Amino acid sequence: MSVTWAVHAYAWTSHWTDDDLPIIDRARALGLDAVEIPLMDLDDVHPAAIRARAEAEGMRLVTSTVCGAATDPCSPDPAVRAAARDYLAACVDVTAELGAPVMGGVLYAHHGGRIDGRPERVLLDRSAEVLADVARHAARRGVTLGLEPCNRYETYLVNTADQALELADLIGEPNVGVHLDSYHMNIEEDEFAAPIRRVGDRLVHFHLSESHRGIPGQGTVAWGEVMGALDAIGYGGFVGLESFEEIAPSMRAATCVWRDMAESSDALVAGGLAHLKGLVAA
Ligand SMILES: [Mn+2]
Repeated sequence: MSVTWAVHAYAWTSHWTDDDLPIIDRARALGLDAVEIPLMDLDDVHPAAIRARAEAEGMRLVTSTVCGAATDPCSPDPAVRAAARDYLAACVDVTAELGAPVMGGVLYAHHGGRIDGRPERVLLDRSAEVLADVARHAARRGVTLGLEPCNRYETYLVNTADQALELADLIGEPNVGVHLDSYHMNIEEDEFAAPIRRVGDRLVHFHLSESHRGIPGQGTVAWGEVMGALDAIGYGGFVGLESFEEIAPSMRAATCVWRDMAESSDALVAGGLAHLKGLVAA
């Protein structure tokens, strides 16, 4: 199994700025091959500086983002949908400038948004229409998009791998795939292996996150099934540890991680990586 081991910068920062460039060195020292850069506040993400640091360290890059209320592709307001299109296209541009091949995350709806009742079909249709435009832009920039199904407490639109495949089919562009996350899968899927197999060669990113967002191997995610299924589909893309240990209080509300899950982010990342690499080797 030949995957690229990444870590999300959220292990160490809540808001990426140039001050966070040493995260790239730190990730390399911990045995990782890549860093996932969060594209939340684009004004503070300077792709040339990040790319130069990554290249100097021999590290690869992948990006992710989420849509907010003002950039919700499902919004009934055409102006908000246009803002979503512009925001996601700008994120694609930064991804391309970073030399990163994949941008994942909650690209399809307002992360944390709530609605009354079940989501109507029109929400999915609106999202697909916005994302088709973004995908065509991304194709011109050499970027693949990954739709990340997210648990029911964080989104109402795409909770499962099958729903992500449905949305990807609706978008209908070849550079749109699925970005799975074991933390969300643990809440929403019946099991781990079958959804990974159903996504198959449309998997473009995978977040290695434990059931409680703590150290992988210490929760209830069936890591043997996860890594076995990734191997079975011949997955050769990014696998990224995602945790939120050393984050600002403002981010705790977004992730609902209210207690310490490890001694430090270094301990969480090193411990998780050792466990998962051990499984792959075995
Ligand atoms: Mn994730």
